[in-house]
Amino acid sequence: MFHKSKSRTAAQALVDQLVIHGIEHVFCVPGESFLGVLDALLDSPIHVTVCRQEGGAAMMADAVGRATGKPGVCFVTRGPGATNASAGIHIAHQDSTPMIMFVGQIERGLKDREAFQEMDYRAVFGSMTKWTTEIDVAERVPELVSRAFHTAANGRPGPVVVALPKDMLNEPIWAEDGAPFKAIETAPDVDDLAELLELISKAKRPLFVLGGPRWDEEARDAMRLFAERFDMPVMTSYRRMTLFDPLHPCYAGDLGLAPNPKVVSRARAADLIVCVGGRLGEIPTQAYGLLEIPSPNTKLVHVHPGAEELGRVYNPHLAIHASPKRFAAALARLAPPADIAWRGETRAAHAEYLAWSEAATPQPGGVNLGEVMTWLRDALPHDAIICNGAGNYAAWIHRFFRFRNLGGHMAPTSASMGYGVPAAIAMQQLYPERLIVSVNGDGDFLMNGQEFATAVQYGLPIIVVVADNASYGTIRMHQERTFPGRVSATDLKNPDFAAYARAFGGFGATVEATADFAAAFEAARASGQPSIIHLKIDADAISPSTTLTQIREAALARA
Ligand SMILES: Cc1ncc(C[n+]2csc(CCOP(=O)(O)OP(=O)(O)O)c2C)c(N)n1
Repeated sequence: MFHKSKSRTAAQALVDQLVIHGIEHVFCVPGESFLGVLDALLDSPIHVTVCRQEGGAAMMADAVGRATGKPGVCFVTRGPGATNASAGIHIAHQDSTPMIMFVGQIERGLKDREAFQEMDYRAVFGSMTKWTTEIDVAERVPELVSRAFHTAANGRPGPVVVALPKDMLNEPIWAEDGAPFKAIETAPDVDDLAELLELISKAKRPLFVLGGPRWDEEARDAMRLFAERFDMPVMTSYRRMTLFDPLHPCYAGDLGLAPNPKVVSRARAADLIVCVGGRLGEIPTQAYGLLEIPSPNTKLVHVHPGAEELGRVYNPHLAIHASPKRFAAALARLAPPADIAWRGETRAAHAEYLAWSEAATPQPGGVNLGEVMTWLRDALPHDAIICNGAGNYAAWIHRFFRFRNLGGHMAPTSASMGYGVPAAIAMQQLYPERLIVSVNGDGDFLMNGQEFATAVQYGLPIIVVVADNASYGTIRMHQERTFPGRVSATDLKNPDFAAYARAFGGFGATVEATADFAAAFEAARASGQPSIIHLKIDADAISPSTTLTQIREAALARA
């Protein structure tokens, strides 16, 4: 495996390192700043997806990191390429996704003159990456790439940016290859487990909340077995719904945006919350209102693979520095109390979840997104993947779709718009046999909708659903609450999205009535082409539980 050849350039060595670290796909928008790498990729087994905008490329890399637990990789050019990509970097940062972005950089000898597209990457990306570096010494490529992989994947994962001066990439080097990286798993110690068991045994209304990255099938199964043995109610955190089977009798719902009010009441009533794997961020803590800061009154156990997350906002009664995998495995060593006091609560919580998610609520207009979701939930194979970005349309996904498999949902917890199309492309590249459905709002779709061309270019039969309410609906909803009746900068005049699909070389269909959705979806599937299904949604249908009109009237009544 070890290379020692003068004929290898730093660019070739870099690509060799990617292969060694297990990279099969990279996403890029080309630039003259990293031609050496593009050339070296030609002779490598790595599959290159060329994208239309760096934001899309970075989101694709994030999606790969999210799905596989190994850093997703993208290449972008200096200056404008890097700033375009920052949307994906920020997602990877907030969502704790392992990801590495390589950026072409100006020649070393021109630095600090503000040369063409020059940027100080450490300054620009410093606050939204785990590490940003620039490789000035070509011989150090294997060393610094190895560090990039370890840094991105270990502890709390996140993005790493590596800048590559153009002239450095073309230098011949002697450096030896690195060895494949392996993320470190940390396990709870015996005392932690004993204390956890004691806390559980004393609790009357305990609750587990699962979140964060670094789960795999094994960890998910181990958590399910623990929940069964302890009859423990288990919630999932915002957009981490795939961590627990929603039809399992221990599932208690998701603690996300616009959650079931009963979920929030249950979380408030809990006398022990064990948060496994996730950050205690703004959304799962319901705007930091669920627990007292810094020392919660409710007993709190926080299990996280990143030591720096433990005690960041909340000082937990028990902090366990462990990865979800090792923690879940260790739970097998705990024996449940003879008398489980909370069995009735667990059953009630699951019944509440089923009641909340079972049937679509009535909606104004011809297309009911709730019925679209319940149809998809019954029609899609269990290993289908739903990808989406941000907007109120997603509330119907969260409420009515039931994710049965780990990794079945790709959506940013940072609620960044424009994620649904790039993520779907990345997933279809990774899993050609799986059905990939991208669900978008109209505003959301057009943030990265041009990547539909990428799907066409690579023949990726993703099915893109666009819920078009001719509005940045979420913001309109907030507007109606705060400034009722005053619509400012939230109306949209949209293209014909089905025609857009056809213009790009894909399949397009328009749906104006719920009853026509199934046929449109089946036609899209049968076409074998990248497809867009344009849903005409009534702007008043702003959420599964209320309308814009009701929100405005309530706000006017308060005024
Ligand atoms: C990149 C980005 N820009 C802006 C926002 C703020 N934002 C959140 S939701 C939203 C509107 C989404 O509109 P649309 O996709 O049409 O979905 P809808 O809410 O109408 O269902 C906006 C502008 C954001 N979350 N992300």
